[in-house]
Amino acid sequence: MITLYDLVFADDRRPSPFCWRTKLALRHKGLDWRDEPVGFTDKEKIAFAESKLVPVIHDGAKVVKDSWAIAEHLEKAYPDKPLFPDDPTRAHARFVNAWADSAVHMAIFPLIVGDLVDRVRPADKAYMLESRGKRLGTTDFAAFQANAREKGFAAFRATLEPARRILATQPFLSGAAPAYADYILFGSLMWPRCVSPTDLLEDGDVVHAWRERMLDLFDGMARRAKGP
Ligand SMILES: N[C@@H](CCC(=O)N[C@@H](CS)C(=O)NCC(=O)O)C(=O)O
Repeated sequence: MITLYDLVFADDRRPSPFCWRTKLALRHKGLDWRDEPVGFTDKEKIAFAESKLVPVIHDGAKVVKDSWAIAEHLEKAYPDKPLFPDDPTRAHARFVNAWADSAVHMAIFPLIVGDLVDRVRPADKAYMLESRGKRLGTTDFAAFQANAREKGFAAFRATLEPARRILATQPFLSGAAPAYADYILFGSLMWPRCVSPTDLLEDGDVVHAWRERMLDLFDGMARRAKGP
């Protein structure tokens, strides 16, 4: 029988998002477990797992900490009813697509809108002023951009944290080799690269190193793209 160490609050409340992931995964697999509530000051209960965080599970002789590691363990040990079904690569790429289109683009746009407008074809300027002006509520794009940049790039860089965590452990978002998920985020980063003299990424960032690898792909196709 699996034992699950789950964070407990007052009156047996169980708010931990990570423990909930594990509970749903266990149910998904049709597995039963013994519940072991752990309060913030009961950490000795999970010392055997060398963890200060929950969830932790004890599954026979196996001890697993971290909700993601637990999901992977359950998938391997109990392959019926997969937690990662049907074309997982496409599902992953769809998620990256939605994330890039919303969070990443929303963070980039204010930082480059002035540069974009400055570099649009003269014939397209009026269209850009009208459409982007409506979106932003102003046509003083230079001031809008300067104001956004005054606040710094921290918010934009924070949106890249999911990619940063993945790229700290593998060379590409898609694994050992680049694929569509990489092309999605890379495309987002080519947007500022082609119009803005300032690089939005810092040198030491793993996302920066990944972008360098992406720029080398296909005989440096993107590296040769016209810059600002
Ligand atoms: N990466 C871990 C995060 C686990 C985590 O942060 N758990 C919180 C509960 S939501 C915890 O154990 N906090 C204990 C503490 O802050 O002392 C996972 O996915 O399992």
